Amino acid sequence: MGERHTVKVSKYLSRHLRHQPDRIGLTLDPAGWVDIDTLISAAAEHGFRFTREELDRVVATNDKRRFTVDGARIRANQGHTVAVDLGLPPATPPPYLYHGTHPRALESIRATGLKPMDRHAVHLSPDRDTATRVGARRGRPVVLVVDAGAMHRDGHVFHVSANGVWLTAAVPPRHLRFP
Ligand code: HQG
Repeated sequence: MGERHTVKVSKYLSRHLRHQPDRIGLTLDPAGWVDIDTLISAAAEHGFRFTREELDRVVATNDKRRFTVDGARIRANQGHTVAVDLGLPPATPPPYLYHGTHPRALESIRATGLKPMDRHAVHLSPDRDTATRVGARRGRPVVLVVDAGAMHRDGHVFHVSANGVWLTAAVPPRHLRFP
C-alpha cells in the first residue's frame, strides 16, 4: 500500500470513527468501538475499499497513533465530535502543557479561555514541538502555555488519551500564558 493510500485510509477512519459514523451506516458503541469487519464492509458498500491488513498497517504506522485495535474492534483515541465516553481515568498532568493555535483565535481566547469548540474536550500537548505542529495546521502557529498544575490544584479534571493527548473541559484565561 502506497503512502498516499495509507493517508487516505487514515483520514477515512478519522472521519467515520470520530465524526460521521452514520454516513456509512455505522454505530459506535458508547465507548467509541466498532467491529472491524463491519467497518470494512460498510466502507466497501460506500465505495471505499481497504483490507484488514491495510487497516492494521495504518494503525501501526500512524504518525499520531490515532487509533487502537483491540481484537476484532477499533476506535479513535481522541478527537471525537460524536458523543462517546472513552472511559479514561482522571490523570495528574505535568506542571505545564501546551496548546498550539493561530493568531486569529487569540483575541477570543484571551477573553474566554480555551474552549472545546466542536470536539469534546480542549486538546493539549505535552511539549512545545507538538503544540507547534498542531497550531501550524491553520497558518502561523502560536503556542500558549497552560498552567496545568495550578488547574489541577483548582479541581480541573484531566485525562490523557492512549496517544498522549491531554484532554480537559476548558482552560480559563488566568491559567494561560500568551507569548
Ligand atoms: C481554537 C489534531 C477561539 C483552538 C491536532 C483551535 C490536535 C478557540 C480551534 C487535535 C477558542 C479548534 C485538536 C476560543 C479554542 N476562541 N478559538 N475561545 N478556544 N480555540 O481542531 O486543538 O490530526 O478542534 O485553538 O493535532 O486545533 O485530528 O482543535 O485552533 O491534537 O488527530 O479553536 O486535532 O489531531 O480546533 O486540534 P480543533 P485543535 P488530528
